[in-house]
Amino acid sequence: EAMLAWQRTAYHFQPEKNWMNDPDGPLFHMGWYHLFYQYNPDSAIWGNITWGHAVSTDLIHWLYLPLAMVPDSWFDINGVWTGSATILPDGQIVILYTGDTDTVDAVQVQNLAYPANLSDPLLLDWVKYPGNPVIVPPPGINSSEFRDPTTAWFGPDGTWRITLGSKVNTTGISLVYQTTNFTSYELLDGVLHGVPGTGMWECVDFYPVAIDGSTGLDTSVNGPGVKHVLKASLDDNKHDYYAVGTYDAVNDRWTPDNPEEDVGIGLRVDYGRFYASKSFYDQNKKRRILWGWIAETDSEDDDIEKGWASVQTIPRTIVFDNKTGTNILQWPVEEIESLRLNKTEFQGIELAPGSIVPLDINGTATQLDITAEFEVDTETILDLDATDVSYNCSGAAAERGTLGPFGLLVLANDALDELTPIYFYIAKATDGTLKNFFCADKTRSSMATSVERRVYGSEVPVLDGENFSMRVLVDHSIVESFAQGGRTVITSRIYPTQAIYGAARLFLFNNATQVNVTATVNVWQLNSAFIHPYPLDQI
Ligand code: DQQ
Repeated sequence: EAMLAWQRTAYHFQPEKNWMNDPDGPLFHMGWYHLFYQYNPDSAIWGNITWGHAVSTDLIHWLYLPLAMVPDSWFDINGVWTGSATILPDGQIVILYTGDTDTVDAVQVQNLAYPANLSDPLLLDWVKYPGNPVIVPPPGINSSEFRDPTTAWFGPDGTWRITLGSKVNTTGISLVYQTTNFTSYELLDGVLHGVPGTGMWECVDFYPVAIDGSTGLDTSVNGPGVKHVLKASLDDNKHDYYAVGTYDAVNDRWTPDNPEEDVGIGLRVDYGRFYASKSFYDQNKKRRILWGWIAETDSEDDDIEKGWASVQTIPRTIVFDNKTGTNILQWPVEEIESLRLNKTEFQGIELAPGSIVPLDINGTATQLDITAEFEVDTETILDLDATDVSYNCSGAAAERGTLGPFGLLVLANDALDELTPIYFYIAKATDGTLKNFFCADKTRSSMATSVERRVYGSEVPVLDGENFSMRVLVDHSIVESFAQGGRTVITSRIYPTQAIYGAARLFLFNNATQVNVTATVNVWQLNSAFIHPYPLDQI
C-alpha cells in the first residue's frame, strides 16, 4: 500500500528523502547544535552509509548541510559507520567512528576525523586522519563485531579513555582504550563491563549522572555524588538497554547497582521503536541530551515507494531519578515548548468504567503535546482481591481488566476503528502490592496490512502520593510517550490511514471494569518545525 505524504512528521528530524539510521556525534559548537546521522544518499534502504549533517540553534528547527563524511577511503570504503564526538579542553573537536573496510571480510576499524576549520560554526569540512585506522580489532575479537566508539572521558591518570562494543561468544562486552593524543591507543586489560547472553553490544553509551538529579554532567565528571549509566544497543533484539552503577576510574570497571537489572537484562531506555541512541553533554545549557533512532515498522517495499525511511526522536534531557534511585528520567528538551500554539484544558473529567470521552481541541489532532494526570480511587483498589497479577502490557487495550487500562486514544478516527491507546494498567498482587504498567497498543493503529501490530510497554514506578501522569507527543505517524516524568518511555511508529489531518481525534478512555478514574488534561497543538536545506549561497 502506498504510504503517502501524511506519514511524514512535522517537527521530528528526518532527511528530505532516503534512508537514515543511528544518530552520530551530536555536539554544540559556536551557537549551533550539530546532528550527524547514518545516511544512505541513494536509496530508502540501508547501505552506502555516509554521515548526513544538520544544524540547529534550538534542537527543533534544523537546516540540512552537505554530507559530512562519505565512504571514500580504504578504511571506510564500505561505510562511514557510527561514532561520537569529543570536545577537548582547548576547544578541539575529535570524532571517532567505525569504518567498515570491505564487503567480503567486513573488518571494522576505528577512525579519527576532525574539522578542517574549527572557526567555522557549521563545521562543513571534515578531515579524515591520514594515519587511519587508529584502532584495529585486537586478537580474540571477531573483526566484524567491533564498533561504535563513545565520546572520550578524561581519567584520573591524566589520559583519555573511550569504550566500544563487541562480544565474546554470546557475552556482550565493552572494551576500553586509553589514549593521550587520539592517534595512538592502548587496549586496557579486561572489559569495562560484560553481560553473558546479551550478544553483540552496538552503540555503547557511557556517562555520569548527578545523584541529586539536579543537572546533566560532562562526560569526564566523576567523584562523590556521581553514578554512571552504561547503555548498550543489543544487536540480537534491537533494543537499547541501560543500567545505573558505579565506575571505578582507576581500574576501569563499571558495576551495576543491581546485578539483576544489569545491561541487557533489565531496564530499557525506551520500550517502543527506538534504537542506537546516543547522548552528549550540552555545554550551552549544562544538560545531557539523548537522541534515538526510530526505525520504520512497515515493509521495505513501502519505504522504497515512499522514498524515505526513519525519523529521530525529539532530543531528550536525561537526569538521574533521585526519587526512585533506580532509573534515569527522560524528558523532551524544553525547546519543544516553543512550538506550542493554543492550549485546551480539561479539568476533572470523570471516567467511569468502560467510558470513552472525546477531547475537543478546536482543531486537528495530528501535532500535539499532551500532559495528562489520572487520579485513581486507591480505596477501591485496596478493597479488591488480587487481580491481573500477571499483566505486563501483553494484552491489547481492548481487553478489560479490573484496574485497567485507562489513558488516551491518540490519532483516532471518529469511528474508533483506527486508534493508538497510550495507557496505564494496575496489576495487584495477592500480597496487596501494586505493579503499575505503562503501555502503547499499536494493534489498531493502522488499516494498512504490512505494518507491525503489537503492544509495547513495561512497569513504571508510581510513588506514594503521586498520581498517574503521562506526557505524549503526537506527530502524524510518531507518538512519543513519557510516564511519571520520564521513568518509562515508549516511542511508537505508526501508519494511520484514516486518522490523518483533519480526521484525527483525541479521546480519554477507561476500560477498567472496577475503578473510577478522574483525568485532568492539557493539550497544546504544536506548530510545524519546517526543516530546510541551509541556504546554499551562504555556505
Ligand atoms: N548501525 C551502524 C553501526 C551500528 C549500527 C551502521 C547500529 O555502526 O552498530 O549503520 O544500528
